[in-house]
Amino acid sequence: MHCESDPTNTTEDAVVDVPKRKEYKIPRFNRDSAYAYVQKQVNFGPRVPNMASHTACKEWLVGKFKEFGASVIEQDFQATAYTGTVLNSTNIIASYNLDADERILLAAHWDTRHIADKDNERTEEPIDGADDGGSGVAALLEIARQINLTGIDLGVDIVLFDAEDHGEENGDTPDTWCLGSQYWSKTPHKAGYRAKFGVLLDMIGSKNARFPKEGVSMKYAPQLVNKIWKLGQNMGYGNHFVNTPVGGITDDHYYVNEIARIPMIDIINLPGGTKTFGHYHHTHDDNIDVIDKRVLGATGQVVLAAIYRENNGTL
Ligand code: AHN
Ligand code: ZN
Repeated sequence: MHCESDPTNTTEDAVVDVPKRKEYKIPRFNRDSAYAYVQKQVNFGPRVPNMASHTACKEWLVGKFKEFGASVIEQDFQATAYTGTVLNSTNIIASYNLDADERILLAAHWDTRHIADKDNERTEEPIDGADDGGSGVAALLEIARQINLTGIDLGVDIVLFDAEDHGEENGDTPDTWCLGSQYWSKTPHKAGYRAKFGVLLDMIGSKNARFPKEGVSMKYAPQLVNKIWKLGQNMGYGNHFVNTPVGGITDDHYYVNEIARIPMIDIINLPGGTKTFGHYHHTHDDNIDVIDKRVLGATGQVVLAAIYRENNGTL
């Protein structure tokens, strides 16, 4: 009998050929570039759905991701706000390596709050949202720019959710927030979409930002939280990536976990613990002056390192 042709001799076939990803050097996150992306967003004016400034910013964001070599999908949807207003909204999805089976998800919300309900004046006017909206988007734009310059083998999907910040502050109505992530989680941009994990960036660039270990993140992806926080601490940013556990926040990651069933963590500035946002939160103080480009740079560098470590098999 010829062993080579014996179909029962599967010794060689049994050695599963795991496709090994190429290793990449971790790129340098450029904080000046990211800071300029915050400023640019603020300069458009309010990114509040139904406003011309919202549409103009959307077109700029889509153009930047295309410039950075991503495949971009604009997922349009309409959502009814707690006020009854129909919000013409768009989730923006920018993808690298569409064919890769192993994928990670990165997200932020690109809309800004329509009112300054925590301010003492001009409470009916929309805020700049430099940190609340602007900083997370800016970091993801810089990450996209670096991915395009360096290359990566892992599949990466950057989702900018719309209509996150049009919720009702008082009353027990958490589902009035995060309308874009609720829509996407029920109707992903691709049927059957899966990712190994997700990371949400929400208010990551202000002076003295503190990112405690947030409850929803710890419920669904505690090991990922612990790895990324340890990485941040090892990189010298233990002042931001603190080990304090705090209660859960209804943020975009909540719906991605609960509905899409993709484990997603939230890097969010909660300096005073659960639901204790920064002093500038939902006020006119959330303008470019609250951004500290060293903090924006630190957070962006930690996330970029986590992405490339995941690619290299070292996260
Ligand atoms: C709640 O206040 C329930 N969720 C809002 C989370 C948020 C608002 N992140 C930024 N702005
Ligand atoms: Zn907000």
